[in-house]
Amino acid sequence: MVIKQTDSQFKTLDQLKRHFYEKGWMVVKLPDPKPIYAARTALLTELRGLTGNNNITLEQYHQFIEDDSIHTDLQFQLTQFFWNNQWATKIIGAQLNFFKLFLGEDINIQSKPHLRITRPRKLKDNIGYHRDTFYSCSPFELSVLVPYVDVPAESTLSVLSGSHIRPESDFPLTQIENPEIIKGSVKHQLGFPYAPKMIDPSRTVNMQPVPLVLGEALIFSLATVHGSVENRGEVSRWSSDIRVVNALAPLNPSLKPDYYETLSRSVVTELANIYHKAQLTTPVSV
Ligand SMILES: O=C(O)CCC(=O)C(=O)O
Ligand SMILES: [Fe+2]
Repeated sequence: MVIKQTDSQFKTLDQLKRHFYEKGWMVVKLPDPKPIYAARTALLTELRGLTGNNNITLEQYHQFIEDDSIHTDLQFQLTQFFWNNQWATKIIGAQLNFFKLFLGEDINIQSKPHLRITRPRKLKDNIGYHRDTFYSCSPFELSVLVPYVDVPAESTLSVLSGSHIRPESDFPLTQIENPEIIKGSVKHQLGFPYAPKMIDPSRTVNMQPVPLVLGEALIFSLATVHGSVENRGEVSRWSSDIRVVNALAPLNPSLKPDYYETLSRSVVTELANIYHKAQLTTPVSV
């Protein structure tokens, strides 16, 4: 398995685990990038079909789609295309042995991961710096950010190394009013929080951009501070952030039951599930 860090040094699995342990994030050259290339091609074909424009590219999307409401509409249609074709399961499923090394054999995957399209100089395409534990997510959950274009430092997501183990009290928050994002709305379904919280800017001065190329993923704990404020580069950032978690990990009890779906089960868990099902169907003996 080939594993890469942003400093271009190839690392062993132990070094990669240590990097993740210490910083709360890692960049991995995924063992099987084929489904990522296939998803990129499918997204481009779908985009061209939806716009009726054969010259549009993912990278230069912003030069064709400037209008914000047309953009939101397209992003929603492409997101549904991404969900309906199970691209997340195809991408993560192809690297299952790698993810088992971090999460164990029992893995759940987010049913409807977000497909982000962040255009240069469109501040509203970004959700800002945050840690998903602000929104009741669990530090057992990982986000796997898979780009569909090469993303240089000016256009990428940033992370705050070491933030993943710090107490919530280290990140004072302000609740922001954002009347544009209503719970359940299209923008909310696209991954824009309806009740955003802003971290005190003095705590995010050391945010570090993580450039990525096609075939890599940025993987981080949901307790790691991350996000983007502005794409200052020349390419639109296309990426999906796919959550994965150990199926037996404690999660927010109010999480919708279909938020996650099964990706893999150990033989023991599989048998335990069969045993539990049998209790429901067997007549009670007296
Ligand atoms: O890609 C982005 O802009 C945000 C990703 C994110 O917040 C996450 O993966 O939790
Ligand atoms: Fe996030």
